[in-house]
Amino acid sequence: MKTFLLLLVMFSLAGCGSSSSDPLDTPGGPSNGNATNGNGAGNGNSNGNGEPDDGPAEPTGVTAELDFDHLHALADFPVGIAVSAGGESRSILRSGERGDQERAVIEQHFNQLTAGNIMKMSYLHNQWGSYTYGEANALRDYVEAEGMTLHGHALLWHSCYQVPQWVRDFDGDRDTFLDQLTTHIQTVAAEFAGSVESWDVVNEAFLDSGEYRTGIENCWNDGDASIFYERAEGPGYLETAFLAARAGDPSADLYYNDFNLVPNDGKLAAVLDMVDDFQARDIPIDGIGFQMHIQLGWPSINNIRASFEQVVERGLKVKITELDIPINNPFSGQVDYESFTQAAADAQRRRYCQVVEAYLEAVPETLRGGVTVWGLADGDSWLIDHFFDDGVEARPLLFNDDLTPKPALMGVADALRERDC
Ligand code: 9MR
Repeated sequence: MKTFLLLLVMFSLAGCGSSSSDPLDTPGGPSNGNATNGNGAGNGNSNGNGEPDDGPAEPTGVTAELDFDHLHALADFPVGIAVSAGGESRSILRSGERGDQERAVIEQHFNQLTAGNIMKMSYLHNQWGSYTYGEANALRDYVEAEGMTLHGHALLWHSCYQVPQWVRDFDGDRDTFLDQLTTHIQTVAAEFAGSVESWDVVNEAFLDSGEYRTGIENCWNDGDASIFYERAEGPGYLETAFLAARAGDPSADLYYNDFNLVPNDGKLAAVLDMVDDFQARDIPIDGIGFQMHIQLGWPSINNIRASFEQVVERGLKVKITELDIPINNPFSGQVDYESFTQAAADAQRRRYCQVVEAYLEAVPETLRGGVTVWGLADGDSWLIDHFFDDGVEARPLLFNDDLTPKPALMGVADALRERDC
């Protein structure tokens, strides 16, 4: 009953659904609730107090025999992974056997990291004037030591429990708020200039309908609310954010990032209208981040390719920023795969392959911002916290909980090597 109610709330909040006429599109798409912390995981087991059991994991799934050494070496663009860090219980920088194992896999296959949480607003600048960079600097140091790059996520996002206290407490006028927002973003961007290759400057400012997120009665029970729209008395905070990011960092690629941009015509159309307006007024923006929290059967590859192409037509980069593909659709309420069988693994492999293949087909080399998967091992996924319980299998990522590679990893590699999916 809990799962159904949660899905009902998420579904209604997110307005999930497809507006496409493409027969392959069935309603789907995520909504972002205020989940628990941490999008990393240990071996999927817990030591009884909710902390990951960092001991050796039992074999947990269908594995793939890799015929390559390094996934990132197969691509001409960043191949990334979202990670926990800082004080998160599953920080990839934690000591112990599991932390060592996770870093080994990350260093072998990926050349860009995104912090799932610790570079969001409240982690870097929660109380006005007090910037806390320690956790992010530790991740930056690791990235640089390993010769990787860092994608910053995110300079501005409405998700309630990660909105900083100074924004909640603000009670001044519009212009003062925009000045403070400029200071926040410019200061943070300048702090990481030279270390961060690209930023999600604004994350999720539009509803699936294409309207702006507005309303702040109480964001805790309204996942669609945006305190920024209210404090700025309109969408002007978006251009303020991009101008401030560029002022802070003259060279990082600046992205607008969102989910359900495929095939949701309303949302993508609104984002592209914003792009056209920014480009007409020389507001800096370099690319669009497609989060791609998708399903095995939604959205269609045709719509994925077409959506990428609309961004490419504007000369902007396309970056897949948060890719995950569960074997069961959390929004359909039906269970396609009772367990992680070879058939489920093969379907997931094919889907990962087709998505990357569409990316390569639609986006020219010069506009490829990269592909990032939202978590390392299946048990790390945010989806587990949000949408899957009662034993329904999600298995959305490239590695089993024991860090063995899944066929999905081979799917990405096959697409990168232009092999048939
Ligand atoms: O994976 C993140 C999870 O650990 C956080 O609790 C959650 C809420 O802030 O955010 C998750 O990541 C989100 C990302 O920041 C933006 N796109 C949607 C992702 C899933 O909610």
